[in-house]
Amino acid sequence: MITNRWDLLFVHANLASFAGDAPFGLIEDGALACADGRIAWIGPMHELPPGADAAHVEDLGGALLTPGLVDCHTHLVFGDNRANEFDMRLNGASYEEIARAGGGIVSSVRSTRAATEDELFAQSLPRARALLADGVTTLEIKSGYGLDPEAERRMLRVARRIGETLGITVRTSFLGLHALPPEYKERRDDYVALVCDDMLPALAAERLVDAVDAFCEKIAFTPAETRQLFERATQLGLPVKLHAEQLSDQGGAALVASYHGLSADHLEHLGETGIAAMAKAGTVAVLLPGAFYALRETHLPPVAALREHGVPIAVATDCNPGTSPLLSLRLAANMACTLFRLTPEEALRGVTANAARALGVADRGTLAVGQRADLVAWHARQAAELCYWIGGQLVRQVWIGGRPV
Ligand code: DI6
Ligand code: FE
Repeated sequence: MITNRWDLLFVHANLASFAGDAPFGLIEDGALACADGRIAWIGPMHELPPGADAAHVEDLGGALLTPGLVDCHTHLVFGDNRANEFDMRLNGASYEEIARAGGGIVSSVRSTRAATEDELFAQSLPRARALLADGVTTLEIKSGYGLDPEAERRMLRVARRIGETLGITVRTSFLGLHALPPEYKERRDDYVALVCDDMLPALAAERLVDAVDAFCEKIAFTPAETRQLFERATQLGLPVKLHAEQLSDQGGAALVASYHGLSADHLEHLGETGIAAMAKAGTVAVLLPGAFYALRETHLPPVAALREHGVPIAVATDCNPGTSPLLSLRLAANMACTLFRLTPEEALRGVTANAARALGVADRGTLAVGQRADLVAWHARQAAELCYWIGGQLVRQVWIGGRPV
């Protein structure tokens, strides 16, 4: 019995719901209704209640409708870019060599510190717009190119402002332990203390931090330093996640899992112990094929073992100026299939349901009653097309909270 007229009703849609175990959670020739920004009804056309009505009816004529995509790992706020290093790498320099020579992350730190908040916003907004144009309605943005209290704050404020400006959801992660700032070269412990004891509590008090991240790697921070940060995050009631086993196995995945972390990200060099710990804790494996591709890595993440242990797999752009200048989550999903051999269904659950889980947001990433009405209609009929086409513009229309963008 329909008591209320719905706000919006899609009919004749191919619904990839990513709910339940059916491939893609597919409902062929389906209908989906929205009310008050949420999904109010979903099912096959022939089960639509008689007399169903809505203020707006959209006949999709068999086109694909999915949840809004979720990009759960980006560094898209930064000053300038690093096309020069791209050039250097193509002339033979390695990422580690560039980093040790004062380039890499540290050069983005210089340009990010030099930018005003408005400049940073103006430079970063088009990158978020590009992701939105490709179907992303929820986006994670990390700090980590400021590495001092004011510049980190500026980055996080810009991240929040991007969300408000575009009407998308932005979840922020504080990545103070991304790189050692040059002025702390001989004083590692002082920098770690500054991050844990001053920066994190202050930024958290300003409600600029939704989660806490670190780069645990030989060229960045040790597991012991990471643990110090996680202890403080836990005291503050903030969830943790980690850049883990990107270039070597540091035991980072097991460490973040021991804090019931939301996700461990990269994971090319992840071993059995880390996988078992993640499975036990429910920590999501976030794969970042853009960085793998741009760095021309050859060591594949252990996808088969992740599957065997039932670790949820997400896929993200890692959009950043150094190792993944990638502005399409759909292309990341394509790379996850081609480079990492994920199935299209795994890749697409990876940019919807499992990506939402990696951000700790349960109300999106699937099409089901009560979920947010963040929706994308595509110039495609089959779900697999979303990671089959390489490039192109497949988005037909985006709705956020039931409203057309
Ligand atoms: N891992 C990465 O791939 C990026 N950050 C990180 O911790 C690289 C960031 C950069 O090179 O600017
Ligand atoms: Fe990253």
